[in-house]
Formats: sequence, C-alpha cells, structure tokens
Amino acid sequence: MPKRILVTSALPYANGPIHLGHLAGAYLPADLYTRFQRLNGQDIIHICGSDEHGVPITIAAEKEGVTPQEIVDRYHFANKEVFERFGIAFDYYGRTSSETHKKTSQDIFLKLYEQGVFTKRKQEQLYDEEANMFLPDRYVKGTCPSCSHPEAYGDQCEKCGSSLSPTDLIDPVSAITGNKPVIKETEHWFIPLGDFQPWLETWIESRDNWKANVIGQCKSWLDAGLGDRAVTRDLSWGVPVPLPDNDGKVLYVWFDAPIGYISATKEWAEQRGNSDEWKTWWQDEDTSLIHFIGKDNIVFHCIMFPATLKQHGDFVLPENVPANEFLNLEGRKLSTSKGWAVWLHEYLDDFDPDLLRYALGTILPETKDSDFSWKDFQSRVNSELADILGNFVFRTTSFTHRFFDGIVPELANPTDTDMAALQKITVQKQKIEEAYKSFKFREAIHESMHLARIGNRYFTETEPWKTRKENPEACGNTLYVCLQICAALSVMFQPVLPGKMSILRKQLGLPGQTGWVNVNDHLVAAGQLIAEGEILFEKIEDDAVEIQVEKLKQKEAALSGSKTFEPLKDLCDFGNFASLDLRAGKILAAKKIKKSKKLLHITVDLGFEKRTILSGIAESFSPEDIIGQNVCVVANLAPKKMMGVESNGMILMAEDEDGSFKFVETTAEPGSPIT
Ligand code: B3M
Ligand code: ZN
Repeated sequence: MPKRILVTSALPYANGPIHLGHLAGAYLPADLYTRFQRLNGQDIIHICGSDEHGVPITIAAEKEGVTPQEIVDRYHFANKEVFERFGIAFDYYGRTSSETHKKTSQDIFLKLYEQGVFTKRKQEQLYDEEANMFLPDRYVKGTCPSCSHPEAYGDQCEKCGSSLSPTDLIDPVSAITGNKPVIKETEHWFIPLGDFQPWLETWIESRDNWKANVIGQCKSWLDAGLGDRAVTRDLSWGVPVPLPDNDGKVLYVWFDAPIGYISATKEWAEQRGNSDEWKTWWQDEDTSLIHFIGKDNIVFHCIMFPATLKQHGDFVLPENVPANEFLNLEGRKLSTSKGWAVWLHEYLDDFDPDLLRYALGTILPETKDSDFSWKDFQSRVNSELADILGNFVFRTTSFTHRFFDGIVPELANPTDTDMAALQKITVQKQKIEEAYKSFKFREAIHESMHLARIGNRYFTETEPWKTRKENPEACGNTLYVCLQICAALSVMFQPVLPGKMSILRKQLGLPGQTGWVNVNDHLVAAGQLIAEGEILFEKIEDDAVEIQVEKLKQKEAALSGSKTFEPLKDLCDFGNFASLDLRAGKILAAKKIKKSKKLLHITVDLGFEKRTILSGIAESFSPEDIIGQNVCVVANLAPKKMMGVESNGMILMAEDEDGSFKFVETTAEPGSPIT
C-alpha cells in the first residue's frame, strides 16, 4: 500500500454545465477509486476544480456578451454544487482564477525561465485589426481545405475532423468582427519538448501498469517526434506572463491548468490550518499521484505536464494516468453544441444519484468508447439493482422479520452449501479489491453484483420457506448466511452506492466506520436485532425513460431550429435557375469504375432514353444497393469525360450533417420535368 495517494480529476472548463460524458471520463472513476481506497484505510485525497482560463471561456463570454469572469463565476459554483449532489467527494474544489493559482503558476513559469528552458521565438499569427488582437486558432473561421465546409475553425474542421492551422483555411475571417485578418508578427515563449524526448521515452517505457490506450497515445506522440510548444498566448484573459516585458501576454491555458492541481492542494492545506501540508502531497516521494482524465487530455498529462514537473524538480511525477475513452449517447456522439447531451443537474432533478453511479459505472469507457442509453439505464436499475441486489436484501431482511422477530439466527451445524455460500464473501472481496486497485471499475462493480447473485441463488436453493417448518435449524442457517452476505454487500457497494448503502448499513446495525479490512463472513452477530427494511430500489417505469429520450430529442430540435440560414452561394437569378433541365429518373444499372475510388458508372432511365452518368458516390454506396433508386437528374449538363467515360448529366444528392450522401428522391415517372 502506498503511503499516500493524491488523486486528481481533470479540471472542467467553467464554460458550461457538467454532463454524463464528463462523469464517465474522469469524475465517477476518480470518485469510485478514492472512495474504495479510503474505505480500505488508505491515506488519500481527491483534488479538482474549475479550469477558468483559455479560449473556451472567452468564446462563451463573447457569445453571451458578458465578461469571462461572469461566465466562470456562474459555472464554477454551479458545477461544484452539482458534483456534490451527485456524491463526488472532492476534498477540495478550487479554481484557476484564484490568487494562489496565479502565484503558483507564475512561480513555476519563472523557475523554468530562470533555468533557461524556454526559447523566445517570433512567429506569424493572424491579427484582427478592428478588435486589436491576435486571433487564437478557435477565433479564425473559414472554408475547410479538405471538405469545403464553410464553417471550419482555425484548429479543426468539425465536419470532416481534419486538424488545421488557421493559415490553412480558405478565406479566413475573424470570428469576432467577421473581418479578414492580417498576418502580424508576435513573439512567444516555447518549451522545447524535443529536449525531453529521451527522458520521456524511458519514463513512459517504465510505466508497465499503465493502460494500453494511454501508452498507445503517448507512443504515437513520441514516434511523431516532439517539437517546441508555445507556453504563452496573446490573450487578455489568463495568468499574466510574470516578466516585465510581457506585452500583455498570458500563460497558455494548458501550461497553467494542470498546475491548478497543485494550487488547489495548497488551498486545501490552508483551509485545514496547516498551510505546509501540501508539500507532503506534492514533494514527498512516497506520494502516489494519479490523474483521472478523458482521452483527449492524455498528451497534456503524460507528456507536457510531466516535462514541466521534471524540469522544475521539486514535484512528484504521476504514478498512473488511467484515462478513459469517450461516452456516446443513444448510439451517437455526444455533442453539447447540438444539444445531444444529458446534463447532470437535469438528471438529478428526476432520479437518485446512486442509480446513475451504478448504471454509468457498469459501462465506463475504460478500454473503448461506450454508449449510454436511457433503455439500458432502466434495465440496469430494474433488472440488476432492483431484481438482484434490492430483492436479495429485501427477501432476507423481511423473512428475518416475519419468522425470526428480526433477530439474526445462530449458525448451527451448517451444510457444505451454507459454508460454500459464506466463503464466497472472501472470494468476492479479493476480486473486487484487485479490480479497484487496477482501475477496473466495471469489473469491481460486476463482481460486487455477483455476490448478490450468489446470495439470491443460495436463498432459492435452500428454500427457507419450506425448511421453516420442516427443519428450523436449516432455515436459521440460511438466514444467517444471507444476512452476512447482505452486510458484506453493504460495505462492498459503498463506493458505488454511497447513499443507499448507508441506509442498508443502518438497517443491519453495522457501525458507520466498518472498513474494507473488516469485511468478513460474520459482520452481524447471532442474536443481533435487524431493523425493518424499506425497498432500496424502486423500478423505473417505461414512461419515465421515454420522457428522458423525448427531452433529449426536443433539446436537439430546439438547437437545430435556432440555426440561421447561412447562404453557401451567391444569389442566383431566376433565368439561371430556369436554364436547368431537371428530370425524374430511375437507376437501372450501376458498376464501379476501375482505378476510381469515388466514381460509379450509372445508367439512368429517363423515360425517353437511358443515360450514362458518372457520380462520385462510390464511397457511400455499393452499386447493387442503388439499383431501382428514384432520382432527380440535371439532364442538360454539358457532357464531361472522366476516367475515359463520358458523363451526361448529374444525379442530385443531399449531404447530411455527418457528411453522408442521401438521394434526392421523387416518385414521379422517369422523364417527368422537375420545375
Ligand atoms: N479543462 C479540458 C477538458 O475539460 C481541460 C482539462 C484541464 S485538466 C488540467 O477537457
Ligand atoms: Zn473539413
């Protein structure tokens, strides 16, 4: 057991509320881990807080026409509260706009600066002359050079996913004023990550207990070769660069945000009245530092931040970074901008936190992306929490009340079956403990539920409703064993279901401080009185989840309804439009064209003739699937030869938001004019 464990979970940007994707990525696993370790007697703290700098915050502020400070104040307090309601037991929830944070990150920057680590370099960057500012990548919009999407950002095209730099965009404009930006020279401080490469390679190589997805990402960064990374930005919101000639520059948000873990620990220590205590957690090498994050944050926590810490020299390095993959929602990628997200505060208005802790815990995206659906939520609650765990506890305790006056019977002359069931407590305890310690939370939860399954099976098999009359001693043994299993479960499930299990422990008369080491097969003594129980888990009706799915759809529709018309092309006069001869048609035959990935050779029935048309849809459709398809055709398009074949017209297609093609269909007879 390490001397102490410092758990951090990614600091969420204070620019919006917390959703299920956040929980599945970092906060729920971090909380399960911390709660388990604490239960196990481990000295452990869990530190988090709001990331209040960076472009996401300034963009949110601009959208609403308020200051960045107003945005972060609103979401910092709201998020802190909703985490509490959900039972994420942070020891401290800080914020990166605090004075302690400012000083801590400036001190770290200065130390590296004085060590001569940074290099200052000129670079050309887009500048908005009207707004008087250099434009961060996200503030530049334009046409994507790969897919022609007219709304691509300077760092990424959200349509085709290409990663871009602002100068790649066709016709770039400033997102603030809409003006064409100019190129202007600016100077920034860079950390030469390449210098750290040999050390990073050896260090990451030595991390043999890291998850494969994390090692894989680190290796691909290292294989590509690390270059210089700017650690400063031209922005008015952030931690000022602590140099006299800073030109109004601030630290790059990814330089200061992870330092937030340190500054929050300082504030935690201060609050406890022992302001030096943070040093034990960050500077004593017996600390095991664990960062819980989502996969998009891996490079920052496994490469950039360790390089900073290593260079600085005074801090411990992460022992592990158990990053999770992404959570999808109802089979689709979660997207807050499209309204496809379940907000935690809304969930908590309708359901108990423990239900989601369980349902989400069983599908955490630990090794690959996973999917949350309301149907699955309902079935986890109904057929696992209610039918297995709740049912086992209820049948055991109510039977004890009906036939033993609520008193734990003696174990007398137990059979092999009784003893085998009892022993399962220690077997499961071992499995659960190992799973928690190796960050396999799905497995830990599965093994916990397995003990309840074992309990149910044993109850049914030993038939206490029969032995009650025929063999009261055997009946007493069954109840004794089942009550021990209930008691063990009330501790084992504590990290996942803290609210429900504290109710159960009270019912069984278990002291609140019953720890993991205390779990054994005689937690409740014969002769002890058990309180009468309530149903722990009510079933969720179909309507209740249907309402949630409906809500989700409505939110999405409301957001897409608020989309404004943004013309893709210049105005077209009627004459130009009327010059197109559009006809209904039907596809008669289709085949691939040799050497062309994109083109299909299509024969279309136009009623008066059969036409050959080449269409660039081979990547979306296979020839056999489109035969018989009704289509709209531009029949008077000038002929064009491609790959040695003449194409005489064009089939109209619509492109969906996800980039897939759909036919523009008509039920009119082939040859009918479309007017
Ligand atoms: N705020 C990014 C994110 O929420 C960032 C994490 C910072 S952790 C130091 O994905
Ligand atoms: Zn694109």
